[in-house]
Formats: sequence, structure tokens, C-alpha cells
Amino acid sequence: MTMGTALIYDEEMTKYKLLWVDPACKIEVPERLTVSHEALVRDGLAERCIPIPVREATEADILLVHSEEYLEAVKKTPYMTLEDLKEFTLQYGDVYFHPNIYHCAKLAVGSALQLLDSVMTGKVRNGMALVRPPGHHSMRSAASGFCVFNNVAIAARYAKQKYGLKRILIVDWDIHHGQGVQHCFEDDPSVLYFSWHRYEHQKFWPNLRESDYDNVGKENGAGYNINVPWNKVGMENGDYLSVFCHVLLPVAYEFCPDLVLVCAGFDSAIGDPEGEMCATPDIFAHLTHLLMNLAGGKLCCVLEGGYNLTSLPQSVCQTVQTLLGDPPPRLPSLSAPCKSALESLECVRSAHRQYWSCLKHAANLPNSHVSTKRIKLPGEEDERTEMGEEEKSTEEKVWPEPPKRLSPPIRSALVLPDDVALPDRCQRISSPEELDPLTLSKLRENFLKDVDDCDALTTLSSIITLVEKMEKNEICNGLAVVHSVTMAMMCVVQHVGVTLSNRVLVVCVGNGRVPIHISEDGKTLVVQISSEDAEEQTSKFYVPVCLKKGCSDMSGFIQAVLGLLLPLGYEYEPSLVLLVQMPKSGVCDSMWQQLIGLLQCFAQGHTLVLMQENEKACVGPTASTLLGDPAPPLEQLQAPLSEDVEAVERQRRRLQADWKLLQTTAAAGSGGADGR
Ligand code: Q9C
Ligand code: ZN
Repeated sequence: MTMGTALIYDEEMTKYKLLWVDPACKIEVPERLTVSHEALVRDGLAERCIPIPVREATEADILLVHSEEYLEAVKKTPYMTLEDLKEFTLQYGDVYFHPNIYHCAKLAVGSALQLLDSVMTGKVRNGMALVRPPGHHSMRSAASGFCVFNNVAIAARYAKQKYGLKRILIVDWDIHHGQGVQHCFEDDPSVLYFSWHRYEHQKFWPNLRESDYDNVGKENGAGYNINVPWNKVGMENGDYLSVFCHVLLPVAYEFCPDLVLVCAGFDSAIGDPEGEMCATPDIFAHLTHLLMNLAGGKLCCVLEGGYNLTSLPQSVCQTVQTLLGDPPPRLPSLSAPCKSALESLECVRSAHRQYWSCLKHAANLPNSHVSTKRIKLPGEEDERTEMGEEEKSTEEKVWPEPPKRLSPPIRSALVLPDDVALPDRCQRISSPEELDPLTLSKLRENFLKDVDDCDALTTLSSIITLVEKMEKNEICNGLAVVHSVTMAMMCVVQHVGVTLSNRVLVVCVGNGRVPIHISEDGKTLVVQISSEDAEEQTSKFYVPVCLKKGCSDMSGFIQAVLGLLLPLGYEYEPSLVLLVQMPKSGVCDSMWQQLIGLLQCFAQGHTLVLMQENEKACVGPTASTLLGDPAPPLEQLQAPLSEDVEAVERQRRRLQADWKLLQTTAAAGSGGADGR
């Protein structure tokens, strides 16, 4: 198993700057890199990474994407006078040149390639390259938007050429549209490009018609370019997560990439003068985590934008700490997606429904009242803000610094029968710590009154010990292999409910009655994926998903996980996740591992897995994923059965009034319930 996170940084890339007055370019400063790197050092993250040296890209590398004429022109810039540089700069938009920028641009490309090589040769699992200049705006023959060479586009071409990769996913979470990347791969089905970007009906830079949602790619590449235009500023965490759950992740799992590259711009974070969005730095922990189990964990993040010198380093730290394997922090009080975000979501899903089987059930045409192209009528109100333009741009946003993410001393602890060997790197809980007499007698009374089984009591007590240590953050997660998962499930839910004002997300995989009283107090939210029809249920806290072939059907299963379970979990915000594998569930190891990996985005990674004694073969894979190893990739998925798609959709529609993150359209009345 390849582990480790690469960090690529070289001070040399801070050694160029704007030499004249240009308001459009003054935000792109060397300090962007120094503050980011210093924050990684200060938080003890840099020392946990594997440092990889930069290199200069070769001409052959650069020519993978750029024209010879352009390379020759840029090559001359180190020898130009200030006047020549200004003049040279003028032919491009929102970019500046400096005598040292050509050198830095070669290092930026070389950094991306060093990162890629380290990941592809198995030296590290994943990594981050802190580079200047950024890349995603530069075109075959043009600099643009602070970018000289297209670092990530070159890396993708290089990966195809050198390693023969068949499918590469590029996720561009920078707040600008990476039109250079889009253009490079628009007819190429082997590179799936996803970008969200501030658009405002084409009023925002780079003001291109082809940045809109209906630009889906050309020829063989049709369907492999996904644009999510934001038509309002102020988008929040819930808006970003909604697009991940309902567009990017389903398509990404269907695409099944060999490698994921991220155009990691942090101008999409709060406080950024360009983006003017309101997502907090800790959202990047989640965006990163959600991508970390694709492609067997091969994930390369390359810095693009990010101009607020407070939110940028915070966002970089969140990203790198997650790459290192620490579970993401809790995201309290997520807001529902706003109406404008839902309009964009609806349009994107509709534009792509003919290309992706996971989106086949999406609304065919956006609601007639929805048009992201519509130009605002005079006098029509802006729903997001009543402030005038000047006021808006001068007001400084404030947000709390993300709290330090403290990892518990023990990552994974197991409660196992004596005849099951303890997997490496785990701790066994064999003798429960002394439980208080009240807990013990309750255990006896509730669960063991007719079983005179001293082993069972020890097991249940050990599980309680494990849960208590998770609550105290002494242990991150755990696995218990038990004689009866139903009894253990009851025991945990009762115990947690009694001791704290907690919420438990119970995820049941497989058939069988869930022995939990569903009350409307919200102490538990149960999601069960099975082949049994339980749809007469009406509680918002019990979500049965019935798949025709049960949990052995990967396409239906992943659809339910991404489109239902993830948004529900984010909105519910549990303090503990209880994942139960019911007897004879039929779930295959790789799907099970993907599920465990994804669930670690909740409750600071506090997941307790329960499995039945006769599933011993699954202990190793389960423990590995709990420890943070990447889940093996699912093979390319078949189209899900239409019955299954409908079953997932029925639950989504039933619940979307109560759980706003399940919304995928801006249909009248469904969006903006809180006025957003
Ligand atoms: N309001 C990247 O983030 N436009 N480039 C500036 C001033 C140019 C951004 C206009 C923005 C380029 C990599
Ligand atoms: Zn940007």
C-alpha cells in the first residue's frame, strides 16, 4: 500500500512580482506562496509530508500543450527591458511578465510533473504542489489571468503519454473558469474536466459564453466537460457540497478515473476579493476527502488562485492535512443550497443527462422559469444581498480561524473474537475498562437477560468502552465483529443516546429488520440499503432504499450513497456514524471500502463498524480503510437498473422538503426556504 503525501515547494517561485501599476494584477503577489508554506510549517503539516524537489520543465514538456511560437516568445522575456515587458504583456488579458517569470513558470510546470511522477511511481499516495505562476487560464498560444503555462493540462497530457493512462479527471475548484484546460481537452474523452466558477450570466471574467453549463465538450469529448456557472456571489458550503453530491461525484465514479488532478485554487473561499464567495476554509478538507478514494487514492493538487492572505493559507492547510489522512472536521450548521445554486445544478444535470447514466433521471429540461442565461430585468431584486456595489466590495469578511484538527492517539481499535487475528496497525480492545455498575447492569438487563453468556457481556462492554473512547477523542474509529449485529446495534444506540445529546447516523447495509425505535426526536437517522421493500415508512429519520438486486449491485448502491446518504449525512451532522453490515448483505469488498472511506467525512471520522462473526474475511479490508488506506477503485460501472434509479429518486423526492441538501432542482417552493 502506497502511503505518504508529497509537498512540492521552492522559494524561487516567489521571486517575481508586478513591476508596474495594474489594478487587475496587484493581487497576485509572492506572499501568496510564502504565507501558505509558512502555515504548513507552523501547523506541523510540512514535516509530515515527503518533500519532493522541483525541476524545470523541459521544452518537450511545455510543447505538450503550448505552441512553439508562444514558447519562443515567452523565452525572450528574461532579456526584455521594463518597457518591452509592459508592451509584451499588453497582448494578453490580466497577466503580467517579469524577467524571472519564465524561470518560475518552468518550475511551476516541473513541480506539477514531479508531483505526478511521485504519485505514478508509487513513491507517495498523493500530494500538493505550491506553485506560482498558476496555470489553468493559459492557452496554447497565450498567457491569461496570471497564468503563463498550463501546469495541470501539461501534467494530464504527460500522464497519458508517459504512463498510458486511459482516464484522467481534472477537478477545478478555483473560482475562475479554467478556459485553458477546457479548450485543451474539449474533444478528448480521456480527460474529464469539471469546473465551477463565478459567472454571473457572463458578467464575470473571463466573460466567455463557452463557460456556461451547456458547453459539454465537442465530438468524441461530448459529455466530458462539465461547467457549473455560479450566477451569484456569496455561495456557501452547502452550495459547494450539493454540486459535489449531485453532479461531480456520481459522474466521477461512473467515469472511474486512473488519476485525479485538482486545479486547487482557493479564491473560491470566503474573504477572497476575486471570488466573493462565502465557503469556509474547512470545506476544502471535505472536497479533498471526497476525491481521495477515486483512482485508488492517486490525487495531485496543484495550486491555482487564492488572493486573501488569511483564507488562502487556512485553505491550503485544510487540504494538505486531509491528503495526509486526517479525517475532515465537522461542518456545523450547513446552509441549504440557495435558489441560484439550485438553478445552476438543475441546468448542469439536465445538460449532461444524455451522457451519464447516473444523471438519466434528472429533469429533462430545466423548469421553464429557470434560465441561468436570463439577464436581470431592471428593478428586479438581487436575492443574495441588498447592499450597493461599492459597499459590497469594501466590506471585509470575517470568519473564525478553523480549529486545529487534533488526531486521536489511536486511529482504529477492534473488538474481535479471540480466533480472529488482529490486522497490522490496529489496537485490540479485549478487556473492557471497568464500566460503571449502572451501565453494566443495564447491559445485562436489556440485552442478556435470557442469555447467560459471559462472552457476550464482555463483547458488549468492550464495544461501549470503544464508543466512550471515541467520544473522548482518544480513538478515531473502530470495528467490532460480533455474534449478533442487531444486538450490538441496539446496545450502541441506547448507550450513546443515554450519555449525550448526540446524533447517530446508522447506516445498514443488507436485509433485516433494524431493531431501532425510530423517534422523531432526531437522535438517530437510519439509512438502510437492502432488497426489501419498506417504503410504507414515512419518518424523515428512516430512509429505506430498496435495490432490486440488493447490495451486490454496485451502480445502484453508489448512486444511493452519493445522492442520498452523503447529503443526508451532511445535513444531519452526526456525532457518530454506526455502519452495520447485516448478515448476507452481498456487498462486495470494494464497494464496502468505498462506503467506509466516504463515511469518514462525518463526525470527525468517528465511525464504528459492526460485522457478523461469519464475515471474518472482510476484517482486513475494513480495517485497512478505517486506517485511511485508499479504497480500491470500483470497476467502470454499468448503467444502474431503472427500478433502482427510481427507488433512489422516490426517497429523494419524499425527503427533500425536510432535508434541503437532497434538492436537485429550483422548482418553485423547493428552494430558498430560508430566504436565500
Ligand atoms: N478584478 C487565477 O485565479 N481578473 N487567475 C482580475 C480584477 C483576472 C485569476 C480582474 C483573474 C485571474 C489563477
Ligand atoms: Zn482563480
